[in-house]
Amino acid sequence: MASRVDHEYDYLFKIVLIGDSGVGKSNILSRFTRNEFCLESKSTIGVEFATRTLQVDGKTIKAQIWDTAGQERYRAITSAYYRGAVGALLVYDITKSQTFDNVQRWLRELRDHADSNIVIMMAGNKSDLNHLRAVAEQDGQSLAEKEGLSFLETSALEAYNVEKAFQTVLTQIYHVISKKALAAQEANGSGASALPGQGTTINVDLTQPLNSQTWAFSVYLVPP
Ligand SMILES: Nc1nc2c(ncn2[C@@H]2O[C@H](COP(=O)(O)OP(=O)(O)OP(=O)(O)O)[C@@H](O)[C@H]2O)c(=O)[nH]1
Ligand SMILES: [Mg+2]
Repeated sequence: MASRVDHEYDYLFKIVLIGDSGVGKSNILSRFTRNEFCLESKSTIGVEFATRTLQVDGKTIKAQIWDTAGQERYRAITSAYYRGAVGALLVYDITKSQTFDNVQRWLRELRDHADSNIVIMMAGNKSDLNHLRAVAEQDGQSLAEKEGLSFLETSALEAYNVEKAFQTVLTQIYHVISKKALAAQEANGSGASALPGQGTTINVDLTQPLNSQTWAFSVYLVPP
């Protein structure tokens, strides 16, 4: 359990997509993982996930991104969806103010079900539809500041800021994990010789049971 799962990546991070139905979650996912976009995509039913491996701060990160329906009746069991997630992309549609109003609802759901350390990026999607805009970019920015979230406007259609949104989340997660690893190391009294970036692999534990509050950010240090 504590060893590297394979040699293809240094870290595996689970990220969840949340937000109202129709805001573009599935297209953000397909844009990021397959560089595809579909104008007539259907509502997601149940849970899907896709992965992409990329470099963050010189480390190979495998992002495992989960996607479910915004609509309540199609949603998968909530706790299972959030289990082990270290990042979230909370999406609204800049042309539909209702989807922005519901951001608070999604934040509550995150608070109830996800790890308290989860890194959250709010994305105002469909920025290509500026002529239909119903939510000012400044309103998104202000809410993000108030709630302590990162924020970007994105367009899955134009591939605008999608890459940046995930890169930002993954980098922030990596920094959280590195800090925790450092703290764990100091607590163990093992000194600074095996800090991240110096040959140590830290694995986020995705196998611990549900009932622990801290499990998603547990780290294991594998000496070089
Ligand atoms: N113009 C524009 N349309 C988009 C964009 N992203 C998604 N769409 C469209 O919005 C509609 C809904 O997109 P989805 O990705 O299926 O939305 P979703 O959030 O996954 O919806 P649920 O699965 O029902 O929760 C589709 O018609 C997409 O083509 C975008 O950036 N710009
Ligand atoms: Mg979907």
